[in-house]
Amino acid sequence: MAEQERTLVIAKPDAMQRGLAGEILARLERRGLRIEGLKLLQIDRALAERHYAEHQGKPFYEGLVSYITACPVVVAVFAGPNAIAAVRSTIGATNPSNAAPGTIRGDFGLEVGRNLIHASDGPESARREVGLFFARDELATYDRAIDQWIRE
Ligand code: 3AN
Repeated sequence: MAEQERTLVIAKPDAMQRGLAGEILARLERRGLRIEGLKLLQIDRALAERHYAEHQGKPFYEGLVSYITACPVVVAVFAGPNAIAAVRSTIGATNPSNAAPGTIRGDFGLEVGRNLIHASDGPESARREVGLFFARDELATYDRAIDQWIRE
């Protein structure tokens, strides 16, 4: 079996306001990924600054922080083989205008500043972001009977 990975997903405020959080979780779950952590929370400025530290100083930074702190968001940890790449391909390109139809951003988004969903972009950011949003005891690893039909 391929190596298990964990990745962090956020249904951003536009997804929440548009009632798309369930759709986003459902698409990732249907792909075969397993939910190992899930919560609703309002991201405050301090947490947004830590989460988006790599973008500090960029022209879109302030807009990004006010966007992600605008209302409560659903934050999830998804796990599975190559989960990071699987989630990235399911959500589509950063700018929804370049995202392929069939991806979440390609089906529901139009602009980069309202791109509905965040997902970790590599193993290091996944580890950092999962740790930023979840305590160890808020995550669960478990077997599902269906996994034998999803993983060889
Ligand atoms: P992704 O979310 O696909 O990993 P990143 O990490 O390059 O993309 O950017 C993080 C977030 O910053 C994006 N989700 C998007 O909301 C915002 N962003 C990135 N580039 C721009 C841009 N040129 N203009 C406005 N917002 C941007």
